[in-house]
Amino acid sequence: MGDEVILLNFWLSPYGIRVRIALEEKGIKYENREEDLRNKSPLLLQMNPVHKKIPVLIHNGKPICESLIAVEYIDEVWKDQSPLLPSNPYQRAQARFWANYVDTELYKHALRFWTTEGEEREGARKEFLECLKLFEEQLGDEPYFGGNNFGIVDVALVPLFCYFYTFSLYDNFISEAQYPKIISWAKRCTQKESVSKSFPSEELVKEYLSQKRQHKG
Ligand SMILES: N[C@@H](CCC(=O)N[C@@H](CS)C(=O)NCC(=O)O)C(=O)O
Repeated sequence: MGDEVILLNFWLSPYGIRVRIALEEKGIKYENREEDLRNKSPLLLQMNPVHKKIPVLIHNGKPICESLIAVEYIDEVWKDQSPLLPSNPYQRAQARFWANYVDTELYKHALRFWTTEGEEREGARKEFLECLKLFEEQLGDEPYFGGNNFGIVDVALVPLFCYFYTFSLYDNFISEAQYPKIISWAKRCTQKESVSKSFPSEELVKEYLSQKRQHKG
């Protein structure tokens, strides 16, 4: 019998996009189940009773919560194709460090940018861009953060570029002149089918944001 793989998700979630990319990279068939985050399903509450958040990967009935943990799990279970973590222990530790840094720093500033206004929002933008400089250095002249291979740091980071660069939602948020390496990395990543397939539709995102603005206004 084949594996049953279900993803409890919300289409706009950058965390959900990570899990989708990892599943696509491995060529795993899965069922994406959309959650209404204002009215969470009993299944979500049962599968993630601690945080009650998406994404939750359900593999043969067992839940795996937290997007980066799910990405590592996918890599370990389907280890024969497209490795997402390096086999060398030191490089693996480094990859985990940077993936964790994306979560603790970059996502924090991104979230603040999305949820605040005025000065605070401007501060979040600056801190985000400041942090991104470290990633520009870290990337160096490699095609991916995983060197020649697309890996967990790429998976962790690229969903943010869907909003801050690819869909140009916030007027040249990341300038090509200041971040040439990161921008060419983002272009390289989005040319991958696993990535472009996992991004939500640009039209839907723009519609969602314009409705949000109208509600505020
Ligand atoms: N650290 C978590 C973050 C997941 C997360 O924040 N999910 C949001 C959607 S983007 C959510 O489910 N929010 C619902 C809530 O907070 O009630 C991960 O990496 O999976």
